[in-house]
Amino acid sequence: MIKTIATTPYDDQKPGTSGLRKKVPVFQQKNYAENFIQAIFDSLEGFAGETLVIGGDGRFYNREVIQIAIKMAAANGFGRVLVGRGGILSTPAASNIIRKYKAFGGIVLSASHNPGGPTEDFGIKYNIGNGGPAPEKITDAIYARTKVIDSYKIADVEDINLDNEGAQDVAGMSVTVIDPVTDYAALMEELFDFAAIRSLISSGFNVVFDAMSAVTGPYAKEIIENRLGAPKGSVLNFVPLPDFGGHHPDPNLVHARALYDQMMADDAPDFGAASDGDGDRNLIIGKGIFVTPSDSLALLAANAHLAPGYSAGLAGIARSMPTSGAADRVAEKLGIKLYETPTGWKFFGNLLDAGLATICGEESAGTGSNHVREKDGLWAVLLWLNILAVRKESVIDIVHSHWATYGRNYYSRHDYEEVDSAAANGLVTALRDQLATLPGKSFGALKVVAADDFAYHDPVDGSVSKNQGIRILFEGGSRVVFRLSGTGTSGATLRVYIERFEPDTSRHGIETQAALADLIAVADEIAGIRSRTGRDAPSVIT
Ligand code: G16
Repeated sequence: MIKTIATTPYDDQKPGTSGLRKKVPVFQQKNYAENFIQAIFDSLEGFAGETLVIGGDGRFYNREVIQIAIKMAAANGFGRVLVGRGGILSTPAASNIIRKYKAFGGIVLSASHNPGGPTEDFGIKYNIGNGGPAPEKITDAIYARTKVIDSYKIADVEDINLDNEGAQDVAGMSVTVIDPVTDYAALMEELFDFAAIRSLISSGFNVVFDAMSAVTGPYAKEIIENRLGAPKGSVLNFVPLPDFGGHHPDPNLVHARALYDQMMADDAPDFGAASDGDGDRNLIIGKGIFVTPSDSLALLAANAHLAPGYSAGLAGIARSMPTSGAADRVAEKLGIKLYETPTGWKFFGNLLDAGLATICGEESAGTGSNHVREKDGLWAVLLWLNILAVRKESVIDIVHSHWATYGRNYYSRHDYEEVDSAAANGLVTALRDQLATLPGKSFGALKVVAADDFAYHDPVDGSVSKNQGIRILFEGGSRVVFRLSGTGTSGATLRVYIERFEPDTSRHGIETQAALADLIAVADEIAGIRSRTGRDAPSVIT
């Protein structure tokens, strides 16, 4: 019943910022998914008889790869698989299941916020027993294995019934189909004051949540409407669709534009939010104000003690390097440590496991805490609602008073998508070549005080990750950061992160791009973005 199938390696299976992401037709090549899954198993030790969690965001090709992964888990000696009904598990829910049921690890099928469909994106990611993305030493081992793989093991059995809860036998391994929502909703009830949020909502506070036809729909329906009492219809686009309804399930101001417009109207609801393809990102918009992910991290950290799960305070805060410094000043005021990591949630795992950080966040719309080992979109929404229920102030008032206390970090990210890879790499190399000569140089009123290529020294395991983004720091705390995305699936995506710290409250009302205009111009002057990429303007500004 167990077959060993001969295969040949593919040379493009290097995991990026978050697992292996490629177009569906790439994954549909003969043995492509099988090779990668076998490479994962071949890079692990000691899983015989152990539990593996499998689930995905429901995108096109999800069910097919779940069938393959289950049959391969059986053939490779796992003792049990837990899989979400219909093959559905949001990324944070998968992390919770791994932790709660003490699984050996998990396979999460998702390309996150990237579009889905027959010619769109798909992805496979391995999470370790702490519930978090595999660290680099494991992803490096997986990649090395993909380059030499010559066979994989699979159980030659009928497809598994993914739609009925309960246990089945697959070649001697037990497969249990579980409800994807129950355990996650229970965890949220432990962390947050549902009674206080219910009473806020019943007092007429209007919430709208856009699930973007992606995985968070069933979770948000159950929690926001059924348990917290928001009227039916508060959760939009709640049925997960394989192609996300033809949309890009990325909760930003471009792809969640309709929500943004609704929140800026005179008769806007009090609170608007959205999550992405696999449920780990979040978008927070108050009536008349978009809260940047970097500000949201700072605000959540400053107010987390208002929620029962965090009433004892925070051990520390962690943010990715390109995320704004807004959280740094909160950490300073709270007298706790701030950790600056490379982009990628996997870098937070050690800090969370060691109890050094409680809350983590990234400019890329991710925030989360030590409750799981992934960022968690709905968690961020519920923490916001808990804070609003306790403070009884509007989102805009809370944000403005935060800026008045801590100063405002004007912040924007400019993305140049599908740029020619050679041109993008040339731009980065040329920047690296300038690093030594930039400090001391002035560009108009902006004087460079430091410039480097960010390297991270993990304080827990001592590992070093180099070349994590080029930082140019100016006098007064302004900054421009350049890096290439590790999640795109065609060409290169250049990300330029621009930030200015403004302590003066009277200058907190400037439109963001205007407040950053001189830095944006200097970024182009130093990096030659226009001339090297041939682009006049970014593809996406967030
Ligand atoms: C992933 C990672 C995040 C990272 C983001 C963007 O998010 O988990 O840590 O910030 O990609 O990465 P990049 O700038 O390299 O594209 P997600 O939501 O795509 O899983």
